[in-house]
Amino acid sequence: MSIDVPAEEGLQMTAVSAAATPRRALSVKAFGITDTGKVRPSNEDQFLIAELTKAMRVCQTSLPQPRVQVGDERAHLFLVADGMGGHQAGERASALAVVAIEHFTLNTFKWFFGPDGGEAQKALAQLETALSNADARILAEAADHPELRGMGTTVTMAFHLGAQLCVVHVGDSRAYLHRGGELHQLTRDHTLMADMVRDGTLRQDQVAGHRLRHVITNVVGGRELGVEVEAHAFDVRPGDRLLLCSDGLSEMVTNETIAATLAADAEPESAAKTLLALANGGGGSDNITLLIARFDAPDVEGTPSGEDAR
Ligand SMILES: [Mn+2]
Repeated sequence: MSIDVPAEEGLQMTAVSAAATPRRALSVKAFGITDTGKVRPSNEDQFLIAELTKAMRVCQTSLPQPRVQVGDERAHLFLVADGMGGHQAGERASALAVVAIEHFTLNTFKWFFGPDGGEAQKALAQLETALSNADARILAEAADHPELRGMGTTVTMAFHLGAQLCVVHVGDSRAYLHRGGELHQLTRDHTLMADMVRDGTLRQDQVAGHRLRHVITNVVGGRELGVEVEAHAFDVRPGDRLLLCSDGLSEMVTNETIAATLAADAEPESAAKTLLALANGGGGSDNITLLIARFDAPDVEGTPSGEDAR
């Protein structure tokens, strides 16, 4: 089941691009970091940055060839998960989600297609299935281990192929897009407070410091089977930066400061380290996890440049 969220103005979400979009692969440079913070005894967050390729393992040949050959097409998977549940259960839940999604990606996900609008919708549907599988996996594990009962995790995940970005999201981690000097929050928080602000029963200025602000209304895992996945697809452009983060960043650092930091520093690694330091400097009251991916135009030969180049 998916939640349809209205497109943010200027971002041209979903439905996008049709067949007219040229098939042009943007190069990707990404960096992720996770930290326990200043208060929590352990880190229950996880993250993943992965590149998907088509690989051919040569068993025998008459030609002088490398034993493993890799196709030109590269896709990327970016993921942040923030686990919850006492006694290491949160750490277990977020790890189970990552492993379930990796398993789905390797064995079920048909990611290698032409990146037109219809294909993006197919990718989103598959990514929603990946989160449903993770949900079922966590509940199955909790059924076998009563001490883990109720454990769950947020998952905010982005899939990049060509010039397209697909985002699926559950919980109160966040995805942001930095484009043309502006920061757009791509996801909404699945929390009681955010729901109340949306339906007008609470003002935004009443949320900060509220004792219920961490109550999550939608989680991968949790006490009941089933998850509602928020899904978005849109075109990604050269110069865009994607930020995924757990609430340990967004609770400690304002959107304005995040925007200013990204505007001042185009390098994913140094900008990520700066944001982590700001979150810890602001109190570090929760685990802090973030990853930044920068999308650049391919170089003149038409092949992706930077870290991806062979
Ligand atoms: Mn958290």
